Amino acid sequence: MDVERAAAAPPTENASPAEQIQIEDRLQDSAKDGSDLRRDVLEGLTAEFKGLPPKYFYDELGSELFEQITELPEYYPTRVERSILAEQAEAIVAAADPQCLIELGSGSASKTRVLLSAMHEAGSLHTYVPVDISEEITRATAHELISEYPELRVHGVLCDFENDLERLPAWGQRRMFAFLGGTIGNFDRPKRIAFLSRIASLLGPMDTLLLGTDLVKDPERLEAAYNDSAGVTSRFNKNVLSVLNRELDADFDLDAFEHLAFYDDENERIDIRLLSLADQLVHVRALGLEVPFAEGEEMRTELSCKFTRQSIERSYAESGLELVELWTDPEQQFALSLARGA
Ligand code: AVJ
Repeated sequence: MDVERAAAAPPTENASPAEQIQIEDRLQDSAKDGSDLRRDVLEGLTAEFKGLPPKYFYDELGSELFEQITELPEYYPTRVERSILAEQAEAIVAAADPQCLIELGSGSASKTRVLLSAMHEAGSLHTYVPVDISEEITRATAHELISEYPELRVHGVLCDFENDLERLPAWGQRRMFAFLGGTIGNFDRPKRIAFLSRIASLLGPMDTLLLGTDLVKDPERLEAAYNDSAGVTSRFNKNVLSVLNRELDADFDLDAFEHLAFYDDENERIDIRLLSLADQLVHVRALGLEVPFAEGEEMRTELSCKFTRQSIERSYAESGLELVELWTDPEQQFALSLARGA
C-alpha cells in the first residue's frame, strides 16, 4: 500500500501502539547524503559577505547547547512562550477548534503537550503530526504521547520542513499548523514572506497557523539573551564550525573566531556572527575549497527577527494570511498569534 493512502486511512477505535503511531520518512536524499550542506556551505563561504544557514547548528552537541540556552537566565523566549501557552491554551484551542495539530520542528514537543491537553479537554483531540528531522526524538515523543492520550494518533513525518512543506501528506481534518519557538525569526523578510505564503497555500478554510514570535523590546534585554554570561550562546554559535570540520573535513580553529550578537534596530533583528580574530586560510577539503578570512572579518551565522503586532499583521497580509487573534505575556515579551487564509 502506498504511504499516501496509508496516511489517509481512517483510524480505528482501541488501536494498539503500532496502529496509533505512524512515522513516515520523507527526508530528501540531498539532505541525507550531505549535498544540501555542501551546496549551502559552498555558496555561503564563497560569497563576498560570508554566511552559513542556522539549520546546521543542530547536530547532537548543538541541540544539547540549544537546550542549555533555553534554561539560561538571560534567554527569556522559551520560558515566556511556555507561560503564554499555559495561560492561553484553552483560548487558542477555542479560537482554532483543531482536531489535528501539525507541528513544524517539533523536537521533544515539550510545549506541545499543553495544546494537546487543551484539545483533549475540548474533546477534539484526534491526530498529532510532529514534523522533524530526528527519527529518534520523534519516535520517543510519539510513544510518550500515546500513553498520555489514549485517543491520539501520532503521524510523524521526518523531513526538513523548509524543503518538504508541500510533501507533507494531506489529512482530512481541521488542522492547526504550529510553528513555535520564534524560529520564523531565522528568516529574513523575503524568506519569511515566501515561507508563510507556502503555508497559506496549504491551509484549507478550516485550518489555522499558530505562530510564535519574539517581540521588539529594550535592546539591552535583547542583546543579553544572545550574549549570556555563561558563554553558552558563544559555544552554540561556534559549534557550526565543528559541524563543518566533521562533515566537510574542514580545519576551522574555533579559538580563532569570536561570537558576536547585536541588535539591528533598523531591521528589528538580532544579527549573529563569527568574527575572525586573525588573517587565516581555512581549508574545506570535501569541497576542495580554501577560504581566506581577514582579521576582523565577520561571517553571519544567524538572524533572529523580532516583531511587533503591526509587523506580524503586515507579514500575514503580505503572505495571504489574516490575523485571527494574538496572545502575549504581561510584559509583552513574546507573542503567539493565530492566522487563517485571507
Ligand atoms: C531557535 C531560532 C528561536 O533565534 O532565539 C538562540 C536560536 N540562537 N540563541 C533564537 C538561538 C542563539 C533561537 N531560535
